[in-house]
Amino acid sequence: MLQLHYHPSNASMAPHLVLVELGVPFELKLVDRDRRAHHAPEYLRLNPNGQIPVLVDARDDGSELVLYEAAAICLHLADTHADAGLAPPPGSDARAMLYKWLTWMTNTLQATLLLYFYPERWVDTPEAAAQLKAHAEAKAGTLLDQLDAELARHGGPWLLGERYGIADAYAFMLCRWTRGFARPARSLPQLGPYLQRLLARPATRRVLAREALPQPWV
Ligand SMILES: N[C@@H](CCC(=O)N[C@@H](CS)C(=O)NCC(=O)O)C(=O)O
Repeated sequence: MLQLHYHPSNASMAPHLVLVELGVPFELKLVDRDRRAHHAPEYLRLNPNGQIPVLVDARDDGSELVLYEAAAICLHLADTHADAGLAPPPGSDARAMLYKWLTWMTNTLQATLLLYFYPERWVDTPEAAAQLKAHAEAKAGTLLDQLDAELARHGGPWLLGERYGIADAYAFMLCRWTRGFARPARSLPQLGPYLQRLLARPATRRVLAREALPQPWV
């Protein structure tokens, strides 16, 4: 049985979306951040970084796969359910584009958004934290422009072109995190309609409901 350790609206949302899109059975395990459950020894055994998410795949033969890093979990789920077509075939040009965009999202946009959400981890004063937050928002804005330009370049409807896949689940999660920006993803010419297309997917609605997330969703 697959288990996803999650917290509402955290980096677990992309894997959650992928699991629901796949329609496979899985169990959601809430990581209670208010009680710092992500820093408890039993959670650190799953992910020594103390970060959410973790996927655990406990097999009938007693073996267990424990996987952290949201992008790795999405890729693994797509690969182990290849018939669903949520990732292009390995070795294809489209697969190379998936690697590019997933890696780009995790190490540019997601990393910048983490600076925006946790500035106090990097600097010592409230003034410096406010300045860092402002810089992170501005930088994330230029990265959203790149996503917007990619959709404009090929005309969509999805990030890799014709077919919905794990890159879209990931993009939805990160774009959603910008909803408090002065210039959020939803306000961009391509990303706005793209997010509406994503919101129209039944799996997206189910995840938002299951994580009990209030509007605005993006
Ligand atoms: N690179 C990790 C980052 C995960 C991450 O930053 N998770 C956040 C929630 S969105 C978290 O667990 N924060 C708790 C903390 O850092 O104390 C991934 O993509 O899985």
